Amino acid sequence: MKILLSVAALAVALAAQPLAAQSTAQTSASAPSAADAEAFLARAEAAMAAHDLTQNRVDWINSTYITDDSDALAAEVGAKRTAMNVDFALEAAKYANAPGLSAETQRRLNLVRTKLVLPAPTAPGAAQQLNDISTRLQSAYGKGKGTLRGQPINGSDIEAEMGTDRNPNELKEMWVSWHDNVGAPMRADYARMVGIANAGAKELGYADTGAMWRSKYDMPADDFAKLTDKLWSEVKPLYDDLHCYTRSKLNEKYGDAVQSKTGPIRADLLGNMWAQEWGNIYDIVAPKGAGDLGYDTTELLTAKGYDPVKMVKAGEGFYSSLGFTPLPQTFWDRSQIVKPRDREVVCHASAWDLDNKDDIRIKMCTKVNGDDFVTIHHELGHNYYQRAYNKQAFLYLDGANDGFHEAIGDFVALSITPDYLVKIGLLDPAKVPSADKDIGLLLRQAMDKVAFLPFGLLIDKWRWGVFDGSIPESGYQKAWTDLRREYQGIVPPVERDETRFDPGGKYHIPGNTPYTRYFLARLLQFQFYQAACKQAGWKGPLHRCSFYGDKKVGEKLNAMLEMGASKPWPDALQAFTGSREMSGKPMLAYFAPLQKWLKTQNKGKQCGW
Ligand code: X8Z
Ligand code: ZN
Repeated sequence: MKILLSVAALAVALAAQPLAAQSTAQTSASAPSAADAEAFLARAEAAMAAHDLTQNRVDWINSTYITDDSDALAAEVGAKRTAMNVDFALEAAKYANAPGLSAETQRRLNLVRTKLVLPAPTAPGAAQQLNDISTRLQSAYGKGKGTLRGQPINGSDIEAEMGTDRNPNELKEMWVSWHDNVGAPMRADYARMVGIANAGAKELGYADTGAMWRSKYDMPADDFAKLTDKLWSEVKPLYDDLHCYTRSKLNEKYGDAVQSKTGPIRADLLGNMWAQEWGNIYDIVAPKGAGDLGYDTTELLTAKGYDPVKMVKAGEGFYSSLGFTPLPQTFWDRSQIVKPRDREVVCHASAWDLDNKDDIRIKMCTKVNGDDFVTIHHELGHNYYQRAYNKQAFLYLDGANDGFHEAIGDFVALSITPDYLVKIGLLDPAKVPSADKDIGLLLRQAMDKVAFLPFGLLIDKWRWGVFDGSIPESGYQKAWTDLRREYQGIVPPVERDETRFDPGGKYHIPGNTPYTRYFLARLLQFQFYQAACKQAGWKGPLHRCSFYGDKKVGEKLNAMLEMGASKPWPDALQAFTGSREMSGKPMLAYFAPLQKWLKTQNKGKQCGW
């Protein structure tokens, strides 16, 4: 059970330095026993839980009101957490070989060892320095601006403009200014941060920080890296087909001088600052004749007078239809749903659980468009997951793995089919696209879902390389550009040299959020969806299935969600899908008719880059 201490008790717990000195292992001369390990876990769990609410509140304030003061407080409280968790992680390692440890105790010890995203060494001042840098990076990203037609433009606005602007010079200006203004100044801080975190990871017994990140998946770290490569090889042929087709359409639209028929695609032409999801340029790639879907989510939302709150209510409605309890009033009182006009905030969408009970919130700078409609479902997926597992012990207050956490809301959003839009009154029944529009519907979806895959993988390929030293500081930019070219088949619109730092222009790099989770989630969401549609007895083409309103699916989903991190992820996956393996096959099944069509379209073309 989760234990919350008062603020006074928290101060006592934090002042008791070093926490490891209280350990049974150090006070008894004999080797630690399984009972010692249990006692340690109870103590560590209580102390971490006691710190959590304060940390979350400070981080919330810092993310929704960036000032020098909120930065200083976030770094200060963060440093306390880092020092505390490092002490506990060091202590946890001492119990690893205690005789008679149950599998569950071993698992809990590993959760303590890997709890921190960025560990610091125990050297005095290191935790503070690490948190100073990471807070500075995150806030710099939040305050970041690019330019459009020479005028400054903030992060959420530039992101939306990249989706709708079709002028290659303006796209280039936005892309270059964003990466130059936001990314490049982070370079030195980032390198220093890597050095500190790696020193911390080594003290904890890991080769480097990346190895620590990879050891959170109920399997040896090396096996996990191999698994991601294997999953990528399953779906890469589909990506290659989509790349080939998209490039030819961009060439038709912009001509050889902007986009050549062969080679990589210019990164700023794909409707997204990072070229991670391409759905915004569906108008450019739509198949002739059958390409007009007859509706566009952005237009529907606008036509029906949706505002951001109404969009979130629609998202909540989906989860309610599955039987989940409506969001608490505090969600509506405390969430940041639109960008405050008079202060700096971190606009990148996130979901929060302040008290590990019911103080759940989202933080977005919502715009009335199709992208944000999906993002709302994504963020709410996190919130309903958090609430479902809130009875678990502190260490289990998490997803089965981080890919599960990222997949829930996306899996739900796959149910936003034309028929579903009719049910909630957004789409006129006469406008439901007929079966001959299936390829268009699938292509629209693939532009987001399939296009993302190599991006989802390469972000941490780059970071794993930075952490293990195979990418030296002198080659940060080149390695990034090379990975983007190798995996995504894209190139920046202008030359980039080592005075730049394009990785810093993507939120999760300064925000230090591991990214392989999103790659896993892209596949998992189709596994969940295929399973849910089967549970719902769906008979038609997979992509037309919506499990909206299906309480049986909701119950089964809840059974997986409420497990939290209490069991190895294959157990959770089995509980909902019957399978114990992550797989690309359900995604391939969903897109099978499209892949066949793409191959016909690409006949005679020189694919690849
Ligand atoms: O960061 C996110 C969410 C917050 S957990 C909005 N996503 C990734 C991204 O934007 O890069 C969702 C999809 C991938
Ligand atoms: Zn997320």
